[in-house]
Amino acid sequence: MDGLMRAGVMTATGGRGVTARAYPNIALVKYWGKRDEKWMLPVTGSLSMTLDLFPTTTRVELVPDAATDVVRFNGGSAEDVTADRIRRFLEVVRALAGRSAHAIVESVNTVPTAAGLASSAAGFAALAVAAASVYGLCLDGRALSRLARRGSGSACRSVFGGFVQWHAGLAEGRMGDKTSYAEPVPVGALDPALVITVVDPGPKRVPSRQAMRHTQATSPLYGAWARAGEADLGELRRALRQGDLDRAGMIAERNALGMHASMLAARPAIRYLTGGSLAVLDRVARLREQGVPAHATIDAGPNVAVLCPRQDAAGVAQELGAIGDVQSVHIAGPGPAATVCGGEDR
Ligand code: 2P0
Repeated sequence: MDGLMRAGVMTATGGRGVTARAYPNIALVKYWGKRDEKWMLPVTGSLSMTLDLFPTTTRVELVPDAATDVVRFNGGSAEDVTADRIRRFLEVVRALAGRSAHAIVESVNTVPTAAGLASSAAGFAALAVAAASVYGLCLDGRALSRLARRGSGSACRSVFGGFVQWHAGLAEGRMGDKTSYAEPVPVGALDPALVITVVDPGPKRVPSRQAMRHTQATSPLYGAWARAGEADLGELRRALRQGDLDRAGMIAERNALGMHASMLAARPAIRYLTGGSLAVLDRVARLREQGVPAHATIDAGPNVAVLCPRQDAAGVAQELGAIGDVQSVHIAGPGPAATVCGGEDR
């Protein structure tokens, strides 16, 4: 297929319409805070697993005579803030491509939007792949991840499948842009699952961009969490390379709880955790006491993702699904890279 892109091998078509698909990712060592907002450069590196659930499929079609970009989301018009973010991202793509044509963007998202399940990661990864192709940019995986980062930081990790590290990079501005990219992480013999427990599928109370800015600016615990995160990253890489999922989970849980602790110490506090989140954390601790190597991680929302061996996932899902506050449970494995999935018509 002309225009096929998988893990960074892409032949740009320059055609009028391209559809791409990307999957969300959940970070085991989190990204929380930017050192350069203009270039979307993080304070710390992060490491995630791309999921095999909840893909976003996005079609970008050039409309050379249009006066502006049109953005449709799940069959309706996108909200103004979403449409503005997508238009700003398309401006970045147009500047790189030296093109001026506007586009119609149609995105279909299967993740509960804004529920702390990384919908913007899959969304901007799919948009970056489709837009790069349709505007005729020929980018390898690293360059695609840098492009996706400009839309939403965590999106750079969804460009790749499996376990993925986003390097914080060096300095700021253009130097930072060149050195802040994602790449797959080598792992040993692992058969992991993330059991995702949804305790609240509604939109989050504070958007993560605003929440991380506030945490960084006001929390006395933020610097300590960021410093610990650098050590967590090295230890997590080692645990994954050694195929030590139990240790990987332990590092993920402490990193996530530290991130939430730094938010709770912000002034005023940001609290995403609910009683339901804590009930899931309690049950995960009990599972561990019973010998199940399960550990929790929580993004910018109340939902809890539990890392465990795939062979334990059904049992963990059953236990967690029995908690009163848990509305649904989903078992995810490592998912694929973002890819063009058709429609390269000219
Ligand atoms: C992560 N999160 O590493 C962390 C953990 C949420 C908690 O990345 O401002 O939507 O678009 O770069 O990527 C959510 O933040 O923020 C996020 P922007 P993004 O997955």
